[in-house]
Amino acid sequence: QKLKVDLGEAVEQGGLHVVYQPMYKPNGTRIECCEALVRWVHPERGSIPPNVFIQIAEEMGIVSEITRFVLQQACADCASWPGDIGVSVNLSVQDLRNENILDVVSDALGEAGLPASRLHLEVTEGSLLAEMGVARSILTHLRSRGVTIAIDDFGTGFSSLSYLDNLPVDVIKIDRSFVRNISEEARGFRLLRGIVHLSRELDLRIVVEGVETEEQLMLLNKYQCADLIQGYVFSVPLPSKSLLGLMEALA
Ligand code: G
Ligand code: G
Ligand code: MN
Ligand code: NA
Repeated sequence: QKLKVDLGEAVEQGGLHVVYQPMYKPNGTRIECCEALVRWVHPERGSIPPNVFIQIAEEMGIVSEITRFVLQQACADCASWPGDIGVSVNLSVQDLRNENILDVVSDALGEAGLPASRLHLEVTEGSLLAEMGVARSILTHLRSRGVTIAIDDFGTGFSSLSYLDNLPVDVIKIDRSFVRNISEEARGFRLLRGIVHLSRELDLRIVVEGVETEEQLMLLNKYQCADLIQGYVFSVPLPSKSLLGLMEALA
């Protein structure tokens, strides 16, 4: 309960910050986009994981304020990056319930002077299932304005695959659980290759998340499983300023 009070204060008083994890071309020669990840360092308890405090914020009904902050920060930071590197922001299930999000996105883009084509939004399978009707309308609007829509944690939401044909989606981010134990023969990797095949048939771009080792990267590349790779093998999430040098070299 104290954590709730503290979170409310942090949200109001600038106690959150945002770090970014790059998504690379599979050969590592280019950064295309960076995922914005919110952070909260509690004054006494130290770093609180976002899945913990996002859930608390959802219970408190203040997650939209966190989304607004992350969108503003992410658009402003992205506008300072070289080339046309994009930024990808996570939406929570509650953001897909309310058409206010359309104005929040427009305002963040407008204030930063960032073209919509550089903004990506990530929604989980679970939140789409929970909010199918409104979510579809919201995502359709955003996409018609030029924002890219990605399905996050793909393959973990127990969803019917038919929804892929029905939703305005451009990118799927294959969940890191498919990568953890990959080897050529593993069923999990065969499943991943199947998802990749299906996604290509539907003209979806594929991001593979949670790639940690060179071995995983080599195997994914051998079967051309990814359009973009995100994971510790290339970079951990970092502050925008720390990424600038790397971006200048790879943009
Ligand atoms: O960065 P990390 O791996 O600790 O993130 C854990 C979870 O928190 C991930 O599922 C991620 O999607 C979620 N998360 C991180 N930043 C945000 C954010 O700004 N908004 C929402 N809704 N979720 C976030
Ligand atoms: O669920 P979502 O994809 O939004 O969460 C991204 C989270 O995954 C980030 O919090 C990030 O810290 C974490 N992450 C990123 N790369 C790796 C990785 O290579 N291995 C593991 N275990 N976690 C990762
Ligand atoms: Mn994400
Ligand atoms: Na994910």
